[in-house]
Amino acid sequence: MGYADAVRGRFITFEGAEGVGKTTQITRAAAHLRARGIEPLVTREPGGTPLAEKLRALVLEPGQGAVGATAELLIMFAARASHVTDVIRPALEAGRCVLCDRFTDATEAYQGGGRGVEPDWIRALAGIAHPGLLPDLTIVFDAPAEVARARISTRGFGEDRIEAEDTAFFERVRRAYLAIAAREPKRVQVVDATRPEAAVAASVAVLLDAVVAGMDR
Ligand code: T5A
Repeated sequence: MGYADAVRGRFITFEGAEGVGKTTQITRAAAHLRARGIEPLVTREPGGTPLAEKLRALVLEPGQGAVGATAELLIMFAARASHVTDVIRPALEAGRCVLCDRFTDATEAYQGGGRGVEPDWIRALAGIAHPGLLPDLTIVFDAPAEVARARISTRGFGEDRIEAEDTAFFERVRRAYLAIAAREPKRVQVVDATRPEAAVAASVAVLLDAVVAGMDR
């Protein structure tokens, strides 16, 4: 049971490697919920508070010099602790539906799968940054790294520091996400993101409807 079940709200996270279409789908998901009379809180990681947005810029902007895997890990969790305490928990406690672009599964996929950080460190930091808080639903948008990278190249702005990694890195990230989904099949649903936007959105809508059923409007 997710933390949010106990407090009426719903916590839904959108995950996947770069360019799979998470941002596009979170916008569509918010519109879908509004049409059902639910006004969601849409947020993102790293980010979502003034402090966490500053940490996001520090960790993602190119030109900061070397950022080692351990520093990257700790910055992600520092940003998350701020976001959970100041935004996510209060919204869930107020009965809101929170749609979050990435959460701790991203740390497991990128810092764990991509960079080789010890899974035990990630679990320990999750226990400090968000004790007792798990998403009610996590949607993993899945596509081969080449498909996602081709989409990024049409986006109209440059790559950030992590996006500049090679295809092998993003294949490790993808495998890590699929391993999380295999380990937690109830919470984590994989959606084929290679399909057209509207088809992906239709799959997402089915998952959202199931998780918001019974929420106060
Ligand atoms: N990170 C984050 C960590 O390493 N550890 C952590 O713990 C956390 C929380 C965050 C970065 O930080 C890392 C991961 C990331 O490197 P971000 O802004 O969340 O950065 O990252 P991105 O995934 O890079 O966001 P993007 O905006 O680049 O990708 P999206 O959101 O997946 O894709 P989107 O929706 O912007 O779409 C990309 C392009 O594809 C088109 C869109 O129109 C757009 O042009 N598109 C489609 N085209 C064809 N068919 C579809 N179905 C399409 N859907 C979208």
